[in-house]
Amino acid sequence: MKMTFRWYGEGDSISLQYIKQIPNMQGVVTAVYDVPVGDVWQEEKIAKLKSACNAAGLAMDVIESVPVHEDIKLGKPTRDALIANYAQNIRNLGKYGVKCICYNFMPVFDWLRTDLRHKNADGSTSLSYDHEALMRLDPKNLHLPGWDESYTSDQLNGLLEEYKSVSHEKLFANLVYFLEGIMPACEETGIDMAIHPDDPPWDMFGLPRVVGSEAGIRRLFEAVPSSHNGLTFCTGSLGAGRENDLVKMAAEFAPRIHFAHIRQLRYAGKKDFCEAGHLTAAGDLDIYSIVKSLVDHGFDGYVRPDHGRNIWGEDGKPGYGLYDRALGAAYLNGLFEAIEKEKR
Ligand code: DNO
Repeated sequence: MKMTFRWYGEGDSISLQYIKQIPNMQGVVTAVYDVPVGDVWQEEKIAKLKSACNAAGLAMDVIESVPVHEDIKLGKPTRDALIANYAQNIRNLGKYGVKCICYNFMPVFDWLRTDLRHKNADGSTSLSYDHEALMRLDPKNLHLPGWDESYTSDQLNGLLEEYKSVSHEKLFANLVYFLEGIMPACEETGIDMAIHPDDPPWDMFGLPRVVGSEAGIRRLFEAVPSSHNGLTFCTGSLGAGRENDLVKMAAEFAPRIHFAHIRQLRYAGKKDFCEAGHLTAAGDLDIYSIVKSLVDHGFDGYVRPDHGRNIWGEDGKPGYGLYDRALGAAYLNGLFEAIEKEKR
């Protein structure tokens, strides 16, 4: 496995030097953040980002994310030009040694939580999700993390309206169409696409989501069989779906898992959950068995600790502070080392 850490570019409060100081940290997962969704990233920007990472002794093999324009998800006539741009992005990134691109296909909203600073008994804070509270919110007037707040409310209303005609089947077909359009660029460059599962893995505000279950992922792999059509195995996203058996899914999908986001959850109520420290004992996911299943089935891809709590007085970006993610990386390093050595 290759251990990585998410870095939000020059604007991130955590320096590359600090990231490099985490034991076994091999690379960062980052992106060009100042180009509008759908446009091609200029090579100079990619080159600059890569040289900053490399100067700190870190690889830039993984990009998270190259976002997918809503017109592609909606299947609008403009999608072909946007897919061509996306393919050009893949080619440009390939020139700079990128190996894997993480993206998602969630309509309008990316990950959704209701509380970014849920107070735990030990004084730490973490992200949490309360389904009823979320359903009470007005999707047209949301201020939540993880999605593009740059929409005006008119744009947002327009989008929500347009999605009314997009069923699950249509969204899935649009995803397949998108993947078929970019697979030639992946074959040429050797870049693996790693779709991020829906987070949480159910529909939101009436918007369909199609990548949150074992059956959904299997169907996607069957529809586009190239191994460049792969998965980001996000334990927290998939794990929020109580019916998902992560150990089984890790085993079945290991050959197509190019990237793993590993984090822990504690269930509360039917759909509600609170994020927790990474180790197995801290929550309801058996992180040890999930990692073992990945390794036993041949996974040797990129890993990153995912959302951490805010601890030790750190007031970092919720989910993306330094300390708890560094603890997560240390824990995962230990798990992988032990399991990989046992396997040999
Ligand atoms: C949340 C992240 C997601 C992820 C995107 C990938 O913490 O895991 O926002 O980056 O869904 O496109």
